[in-house]
Amino acid sequence: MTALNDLLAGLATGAVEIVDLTSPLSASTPILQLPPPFANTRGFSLTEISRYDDRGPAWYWNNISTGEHVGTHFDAPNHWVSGRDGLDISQVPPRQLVAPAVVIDRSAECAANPDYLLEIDDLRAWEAEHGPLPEGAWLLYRTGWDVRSGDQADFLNADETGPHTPGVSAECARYLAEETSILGMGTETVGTDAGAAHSFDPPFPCHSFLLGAGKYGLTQLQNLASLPPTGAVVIAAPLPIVGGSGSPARVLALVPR
Ligand code: 23J
Ligand code: MN
Repeated sequence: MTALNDLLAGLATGAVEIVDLTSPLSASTPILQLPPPFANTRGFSLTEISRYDDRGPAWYWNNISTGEHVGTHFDAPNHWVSGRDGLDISQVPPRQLVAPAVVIDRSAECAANPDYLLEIDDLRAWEAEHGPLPEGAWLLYRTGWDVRSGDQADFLNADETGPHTPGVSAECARYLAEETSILGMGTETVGTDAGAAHSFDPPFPCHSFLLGAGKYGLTQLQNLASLPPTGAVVIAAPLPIVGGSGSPARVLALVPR
């Protein structure tokens, strides 16, 4: 298999670099906060079973407790009512867990305006420079929000009017879902939708349109700044939770250097 030998040789020489896009998963990993009356996810936690002690003298292990949508995670189509007849997380074909990725960088705009929304014009500008959005590729949306991920309050950026984090306009989300053949959308924020997206028409348009079209979501990504606009390959590995709506995932990018 020449292709795999070439990959291993590239990894050995540094011609291919692995960039970890995954946020560390711990009890302090930020989680989404929906307003009343909606139910919220629990966060991640560990409970020790034994640690080289009388409960198990030679071994250390934990039970884990987590929501499906905690930390860097994968949204399956059935997460949203618009995709309720779509795939669950265990049904996402492994072939799609290795896919090309392109990066659109609006970190400067988001630093100036935390409510910044990606528009169709942003996509057109990107395509004018880099060519059409590739078929079956992740669209990774760089906002600079990953620097806030160590602190829940900073990450959610909520005030009395609700959370203020960047996202995608309803019109742009509909366009991505219906007029492009991307595999899905990846963001640095707590979800794929903007903080204010509860008030959009439709509410949570990224979830509604993309998952409804059988596309996927990836969230709480880090290190998108280390990726080129085109040319990276993403390996996104959610757990095959039978019937599940999503899963924490390890997300790696292979980047040509
Ligand atoms: C449920 C309701 C609203 C949102 C979300 C989940 C997520 O962001 C998610 O993690 O899928 S906005
Ligand atoms: Mn989610």
